[in-house]
Amino acid sequence: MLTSSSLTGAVTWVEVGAWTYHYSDRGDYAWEQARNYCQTFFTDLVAIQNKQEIEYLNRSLPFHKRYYWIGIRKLHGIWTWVGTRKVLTKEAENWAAREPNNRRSNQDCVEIYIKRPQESGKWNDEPCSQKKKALCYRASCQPFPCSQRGECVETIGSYRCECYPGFHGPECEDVVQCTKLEPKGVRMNCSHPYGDFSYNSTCVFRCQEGFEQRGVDMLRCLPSQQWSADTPTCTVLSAPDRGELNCSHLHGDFAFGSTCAFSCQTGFALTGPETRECTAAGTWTGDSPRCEAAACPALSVPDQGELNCSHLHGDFTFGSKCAFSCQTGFVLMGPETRECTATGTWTGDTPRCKAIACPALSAPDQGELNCSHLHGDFTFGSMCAFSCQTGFVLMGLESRKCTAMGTWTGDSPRCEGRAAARAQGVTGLGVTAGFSPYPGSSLNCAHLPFSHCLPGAQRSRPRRAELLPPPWGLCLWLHMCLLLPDWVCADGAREP
Ligand SMILES: [Ca+2]
Repeated sequence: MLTSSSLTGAVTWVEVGAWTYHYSDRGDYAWEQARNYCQTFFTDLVAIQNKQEIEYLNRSLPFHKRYYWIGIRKLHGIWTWVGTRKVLTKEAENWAAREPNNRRSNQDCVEIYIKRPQESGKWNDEPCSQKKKALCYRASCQPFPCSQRGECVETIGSYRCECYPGFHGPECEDVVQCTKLEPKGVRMNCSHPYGDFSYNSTCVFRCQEGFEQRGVDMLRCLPSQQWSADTPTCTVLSAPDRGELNCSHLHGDFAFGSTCAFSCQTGFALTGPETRECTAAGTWTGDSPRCEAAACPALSVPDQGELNCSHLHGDFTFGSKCAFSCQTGFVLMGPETRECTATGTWTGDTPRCKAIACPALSAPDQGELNCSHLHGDFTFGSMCAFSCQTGFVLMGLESRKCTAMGTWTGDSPRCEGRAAARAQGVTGLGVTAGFSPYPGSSLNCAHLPFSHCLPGAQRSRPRRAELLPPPWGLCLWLHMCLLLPDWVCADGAREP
């Protein structure tokens, strides 16, 4: 359907159902003027929402060589939908190839190519002062749309209501219903903003004097068609959790003069009044008492250990159980578990973690032992270092460590004499010879005087070489002068 508007005589419009597109038929306007025009006679410059609409516009509108302004422009350097002031998202962009190019740096407004040979339906940035046709739309959403119980969303040629929670129907005219409440023995007072027992209806409850309410004071009808809680009930006095009620009645059950005493199970203590009495006014004295689990002192984690508790009625109260364990290298001394009793005390004593012991070590012969102990003498983490007296060499490990298994690393070292120490050098060779020309004479080579070594060198033990066998008595003693370390005594020295 195409007609001329009687309002200006200069408007052509295309109508599809409720949302209509309009464009200025005669005049071409700068962008601001075009917007002004649209806002005066319609709603605004078009805010294109999807490809379907672009196709529709390209199909429906006539070709115009200067094309049409649409409702996007640069605000503070950002492309923005002017109607909603929302930023143009990447997904919604529909630019022609190599656009927006902002030629001459003044292209701040957007045109749509309608029926262009190429890039038809695409957008281009243009200087806002250019004159083009205004492409307007008239919104379908009424001033007070969707019964004011939802968002009105424009669609091509129509609109749709997105109802708020609690409402439904095309115009959100229907309200969610909850079940009708008919509680017994409890007074109810309801308010129904949208209809009887409907969305957001609230009901408050109160018990008669002398009765006690169990449950919440107020219910609300939720969008899920459910009430926010169960209907409360009114009861005569009842025993507290983990407690008992013992009543005596003078004039009738739970009537004037009735007295009720409260007590708690073993391990629980009463907080609140011990007794309540039904007064002449038909109310009970005092508040509801409660039974609370007996509390034990809080336990702490042992040094080098862990504590793992489970609580039945509350942290460190009657029924709480705590298990103890120790880190590697430590052994638990005391009970593995403790339990909070009905009297508010713990079973057993406080356990502790003791470092695992290794056998005591002793110093090697001719040596010394030097130990450091982390957790106690010769226990897990102890470290012992070994050393030898002067003149002795440590054979084996220099140190041993007590492991988490209660054993020492390595074997015991020994200190050995340095007799086998090697000479550092030879400074001379001594030769002593003895000769007896007569067979059978008794030449005692042992009594021969030996030559001496220079200071600083030590003489090796002489060795005899018998050049001629007895009875000839020719003997030769050989010794060396050796440079030995200070700590080697001459007696211990041997030939290298
Ligand atoms: Ca451009």
